[in-house]
Amino acid sequence: MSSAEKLGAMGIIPKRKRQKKVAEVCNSHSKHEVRFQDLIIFIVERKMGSSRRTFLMDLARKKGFRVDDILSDSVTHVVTENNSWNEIWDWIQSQKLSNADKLKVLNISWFTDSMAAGKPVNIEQQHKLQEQKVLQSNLPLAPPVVPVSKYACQRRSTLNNKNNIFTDALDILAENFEFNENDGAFVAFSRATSVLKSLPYTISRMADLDELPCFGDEIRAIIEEILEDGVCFKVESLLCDEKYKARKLFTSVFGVGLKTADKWYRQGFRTLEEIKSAKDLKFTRMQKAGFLYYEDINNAVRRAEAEAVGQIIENILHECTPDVTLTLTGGFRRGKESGHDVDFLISCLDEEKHENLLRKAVNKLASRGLLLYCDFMEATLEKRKLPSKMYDVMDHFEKCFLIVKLSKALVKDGSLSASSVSEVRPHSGGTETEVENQIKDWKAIRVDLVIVPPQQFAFALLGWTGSRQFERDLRRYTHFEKNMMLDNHGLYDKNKKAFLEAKTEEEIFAHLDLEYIEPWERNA
Ligand code: DCT
Ligand code: MG
Repeated sequence: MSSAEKLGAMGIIPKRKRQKKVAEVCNSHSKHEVRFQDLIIFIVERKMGSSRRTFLMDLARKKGFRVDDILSDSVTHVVTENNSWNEIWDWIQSQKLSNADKLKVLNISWFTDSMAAGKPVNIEQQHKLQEQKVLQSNLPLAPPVVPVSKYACQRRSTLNNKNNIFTDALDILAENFEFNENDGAFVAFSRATSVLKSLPYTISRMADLDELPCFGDEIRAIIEEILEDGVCFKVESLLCDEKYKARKLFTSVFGVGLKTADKWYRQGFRTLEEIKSAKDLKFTRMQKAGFLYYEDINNAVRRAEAEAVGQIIENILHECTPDVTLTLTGGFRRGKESGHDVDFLISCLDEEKHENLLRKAVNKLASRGLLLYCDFMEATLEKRKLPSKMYDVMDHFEKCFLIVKLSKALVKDGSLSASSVSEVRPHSGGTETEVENQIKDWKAIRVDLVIVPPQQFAFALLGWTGSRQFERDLRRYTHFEKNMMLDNHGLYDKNKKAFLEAKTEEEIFAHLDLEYIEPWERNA
């Protein structure tokens, strides 16, 4: 970060200059491959402002769109924000274009929908500026005023996040608050991000925040800055901050928590290479595995890989006992195409079959040479206890955290087929590790296995499906709105002084008087 940017971050550089700075930064990144040859976009600066325009132009270019700086005959799509049809049309006429009649004049929603889709979306009625004018005369101004709940469990949040520009920034700031153990700010920022993820529209002006819960002054100021400048300077400076970078890097190693990361930072370490080669550092067994398989584990698990791992584990479990079920949970159950690990619940109708099942399955994985690491945790709850009051606390099920060796040949999406791997021949002169990596035909995958008694299955499924924010708000709602307690084992009604049973997630939502939220709508 330059000193000018640092001063900007502190608000010392006047806004105009800051905007110029942002524009320079954005322009410098504008050489990107054009993926969509058939259209050329022009974004109207009027009422949008030059920095936001520059930011949007750069965003589109990064995504493979061609965006021209000047309105010429080659432009096919004109995108505007907050302008009326008459204003824009008069202006286009004044430009004396030969193809003005063929131009597609669109409002910003077509642009944001296309950015979210990563390709030009079909032009629908609502994208056309002309139509919007007609609509505006009959209907209230967009976005619609629909009350948004302060609890994520009363909102539907799909993976189609229309507010990435804001949530990416707020997520980074929230993560840093978590690093600093500033719980209040972490929760406040996570809640605001979560609200934005549930909105069916993109925030385009400050007034859009007026009806929304969870937006305090500090967060509003950040949104305003992004609306005006396209970026948030606190985020930009954080991304260049030594301590933040080190914490992020060190905690990316499996088995390294914040305490260890901070210790290494204080000792002067800045890279993983330095840590690995340090003579006097001692590592836990988990951290050793974390360093050994670092590349693979930090390369997101894809759905096809998760399914292949599921198939292996399911086969092994069926060898142990036929009536067992394996259920994929976590991010993959919420519809994500990739994740940092694969989370599975294991359950038998007859709970007695659970005895030693997990150990047997893990031993079978090991005897087939498929187990790279295993951390086993015994069940820690004998008798039924009241649900925990802590939102983020670990449950009491018997479980194990594994690193599994997945043969690339077993992954069915083509990109990692065995043939493509066998074509790689080690070239002469490489070191032993280089050669090993080139012919490595497997990937290390992080897997969590949890054994769940059948009568607690619905609660465990609900808890392990996430997202983290969805779970936190579900428990908060249960506590504050229903005077009940919920965790991965059960639901307790404090008024009735009784546990409420449930066989399905739907029944749990019904006990809580909540509309059912599908797993893919829990990406809060
Ligand atoms: N979980 C929770 N509280 C935590 C950690 C996890 O409620 N502190 C729940 C929510 C998700 C589930 O457990 C699985 O956790 P992760 O694998 O960490 O999350 P994920 O959503 O599956 O994310 P990823 O796709 O990156 O694995
Ligand atoms: Mg997961």
